Amino acid sequence: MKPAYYVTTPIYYVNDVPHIGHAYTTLAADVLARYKRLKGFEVFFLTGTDEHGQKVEKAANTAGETPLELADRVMKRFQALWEKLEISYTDFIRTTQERHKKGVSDFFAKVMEKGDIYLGEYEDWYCTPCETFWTETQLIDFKCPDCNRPTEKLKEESYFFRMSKYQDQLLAHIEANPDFIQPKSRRNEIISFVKEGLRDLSVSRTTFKWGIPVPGNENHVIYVWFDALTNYITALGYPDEGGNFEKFWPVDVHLIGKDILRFHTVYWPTFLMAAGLPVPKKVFAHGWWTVEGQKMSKSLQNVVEPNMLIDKYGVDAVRYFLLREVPFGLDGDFSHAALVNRINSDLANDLGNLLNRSTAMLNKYFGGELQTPGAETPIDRAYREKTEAMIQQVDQHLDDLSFSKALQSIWEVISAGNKYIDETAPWALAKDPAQKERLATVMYHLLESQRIVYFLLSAFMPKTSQKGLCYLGVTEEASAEGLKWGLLKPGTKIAKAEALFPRIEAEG
Ligand code: ME8
Repeated sequence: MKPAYYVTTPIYYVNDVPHIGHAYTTLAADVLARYKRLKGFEVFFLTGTDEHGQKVEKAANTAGETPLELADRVMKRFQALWEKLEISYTDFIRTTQERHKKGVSDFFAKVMEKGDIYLGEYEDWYCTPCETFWTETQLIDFKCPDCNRPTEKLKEESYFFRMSKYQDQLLAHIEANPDFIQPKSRRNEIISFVKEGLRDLSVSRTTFKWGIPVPGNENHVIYVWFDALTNYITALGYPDEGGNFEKFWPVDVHLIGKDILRFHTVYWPTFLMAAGLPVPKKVFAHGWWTVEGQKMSKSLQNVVEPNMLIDKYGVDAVRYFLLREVPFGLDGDFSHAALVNRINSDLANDLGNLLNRSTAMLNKYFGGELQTPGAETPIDRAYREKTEAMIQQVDQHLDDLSFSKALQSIWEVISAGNKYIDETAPWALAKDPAQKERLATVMYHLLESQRIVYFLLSAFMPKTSQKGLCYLGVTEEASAEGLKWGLLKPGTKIAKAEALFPRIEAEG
């Protein structure tokens, strides 16, 4: 039986249209999913949309639609973008689906039966954009400490979750499991937060209707974060604890942005503890993208539309750039100049050129037919060993979610390939008939190293990987078994490659 691997993205609010921030998280999850599939795992990759709550209700009112009409319209935009970005998700959950509503209702009832949800009264300051309550002391000039927007005072009857009860258990869990919250800086942030003391959490609302009713009390709807977080198990069929739930829970990694860390590392695990279910193995919070040095916002009209980027630069260039440019976990800045620079130097010059040069030489010197290699010299051996080491490095970096380092390891081998050509000077060997076997060895090393490079790239740039492998005459799919040296067969016909990534002239 294949080992199981479960990776999730946040479910995105439907009051906003998708931008590069959403594309970033989803893309990172896709690379993990593709890589784990390649390594022989059975992967469940979940994404979806968060469709309940006051924020969505307000947006629908403004747009003159029902919340469901808004959700139907916007979720299609997410799905269309994921298709265009080649996202290989297993399931797309919408919180308005029956399977989800039933699961949330059961989950809520279960925690209530355990005595960890009780009815009380709430009076506090509410930030609608963040869907978060704040105490007066947490406010800054009566504004939300997270987003700096005005808050409003709300008093309502509310169900509360006894989060305070789980403070010690949560802290002990975080301390005993250094991998649970990553990166480390985020883990420290949450440890301090929990040590300050957890208050019970309001988990229902009476001031609007757009949500899942509290079981047994239709005047209340379940708090949107309680509803949303539960998607990670309802998509697996919860409350049925067999089948996919048994196979995939607890999740291997929840990928999120740093903005929603507390919900995933404090609220969600304590809900699960109360329900007697295992907590996630890992929550990884990545950094935040700004655009040309500024915060992305509708009012600044600088929201970067992934659709537009893909149309302009191609899907794989966008996929490469987003994961290569910024170490996962840190904040980054998006600029067209940086993207064009990466395309020209890494993709056109390094990757494309290597394939182009080496396939052109094989065609010129051997009519495009791969020859049996002769004995290795130290320079060949070093190049082969560097290629073999890359396989381990990429594996380790992807385990650490260091996408950018994984790509760096691959690009070191690509650069080594270009250098290997310069140093072995095949054009000189071709002039001397006595060097024919030596030339065959050089060509074999160049093309076999690239076969492995394109196998690994299948997780990052699926189309480019396919194209590269097609030029190399490889017909089988990238697989873990193929990640070893020496599988490219002498006799293979190799076509002369076109430019994979044409250079882009800077806009004047
Ligand atoms: O928070 N840079 O949904 P959301 C990087 N529905 N990533 C960004 C980003 C940026 N500038 N902007 C957004 C919600 N993101 C809830 C989640 S989960 C149970 C419920 C990404 O539509 C990042 O992953 O506001 C962030 O966590 C997510 O979009 C927030 O999406």
